[in-house]
Amino acid sequence: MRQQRCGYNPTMDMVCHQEDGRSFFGPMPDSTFVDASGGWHDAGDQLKYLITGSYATGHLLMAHQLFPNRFEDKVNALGQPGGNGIPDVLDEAKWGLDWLLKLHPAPDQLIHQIADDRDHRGFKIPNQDNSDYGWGENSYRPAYFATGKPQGLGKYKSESTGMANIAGRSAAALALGARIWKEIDEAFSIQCLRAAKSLYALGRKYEGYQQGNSYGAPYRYNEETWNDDMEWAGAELYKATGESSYLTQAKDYALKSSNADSWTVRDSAAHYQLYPFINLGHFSLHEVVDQNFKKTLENFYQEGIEYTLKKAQTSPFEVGIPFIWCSNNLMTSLATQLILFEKMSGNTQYQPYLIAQRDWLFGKNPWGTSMFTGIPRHGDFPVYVHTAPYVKLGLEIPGGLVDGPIFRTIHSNLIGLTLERPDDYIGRQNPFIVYHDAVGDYSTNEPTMDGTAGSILMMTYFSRE
Ligand SMILES: [Ca+2]
Ligand SMILES: [Ca+2]
Ligand SMILES: [Ca+2]
Repeated sequence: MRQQRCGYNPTMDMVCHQEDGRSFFGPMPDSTFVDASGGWHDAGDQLKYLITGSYATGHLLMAHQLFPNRFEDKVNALGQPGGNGIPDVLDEAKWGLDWLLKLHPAPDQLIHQIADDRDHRGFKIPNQDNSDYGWGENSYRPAYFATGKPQGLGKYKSESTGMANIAGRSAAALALGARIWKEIDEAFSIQCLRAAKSLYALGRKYEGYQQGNSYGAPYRYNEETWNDDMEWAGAELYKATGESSYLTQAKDYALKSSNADSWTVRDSAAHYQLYPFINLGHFSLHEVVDQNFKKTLENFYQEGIEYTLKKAQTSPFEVGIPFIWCSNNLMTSLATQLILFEKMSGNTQYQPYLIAQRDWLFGKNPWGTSMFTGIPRHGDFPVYVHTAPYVKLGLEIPGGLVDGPIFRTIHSNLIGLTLERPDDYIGRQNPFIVYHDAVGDYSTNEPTMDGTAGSILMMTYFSRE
């Protein structure tokens, strides 16, 4: 996560993208400067999305909430070596919270994306970004304001219908942050809570989803779910304020989200259509509802688990996910759902299934490789990863989760995919799903920021105090 930081990057000791950005679709004239610096680069490219940034921030905070004593303090707020008395997971989460606050500069304003696919001009060192959005290379980038309507500055438009997904998820992260920082920095806590409330109101006003924007290609984050995010926001705001209207509304969103928002009960989905890949709202709400409603929420998780388990029973590796793009993100999310179901219900019957999902990620798979860079230290893990810090600077990407194996039916239709090195896994590939440890395979070997963040709760569960 530190390696993906934008603004100041502690891994590269480098300042980048200080001119983020200039407004589009906002209430002010287009091209007005707004301060949207900070946040994280999304993956091998250097775009920044609230879609993934809000989830990453919320997931980090949830991991700390559940396992507060399992995190080290080795870096300061900027991510530089040397402790600062704050667990590093919270330093990283605050990097996210600070950015969320910037993206919501007024009650009716929400910036949801910085830059677009004009970014895709080969690998580049972050402070030498040669993409040009009309102000010259390595200069201003567009900052897109959410409008709840389809957007795009080029040929392609998103299919947005509202903004409750990103507003809700950001509100959830900020409300959770407000509770945690109450003990650390009360002024910051108050700031977070105020923003969470106004974001939640924005979500109520613009129910529906805001998707990612593309410019020159039709590829984007196609999120279509928002009841899950408003449920999470309502639950967290109830915990932060005690106001019962939040609880009532969260329960309403929970029933609408149910498993309608979950990939776990389906055999396929469009790219990020059902995002986040776990509904953390069900878990968050569980803590504050009566026994009957608790059972309902547990049943949602269990129904999804059972659906994947049926598929797993036909797999020699006992894995039950559909191998769409970013299958590893689905896998860590399923592991997280299994962990949270156990915490909610006390039911330990899925322990072996959880272990099988975990082991797939660490090497019990057809290729015999871990999916996390650098882990385990002396094992086979992704080395030739599709990301600039590795390609341009030779840096390791410690702990980065790559996209992972993908259906051959999808892989064989992808454009511009060539392997620059021999396949390590000849003889271990199979007709159904494919994985390559090669920079050229952007579909299986690109570390993603949100996938890495989404692994942290699982990692923490299996760690020791
Ligand atoms: Ca620290
Ligand atoms: Ca959603
Ligand atoms: Ca390898």
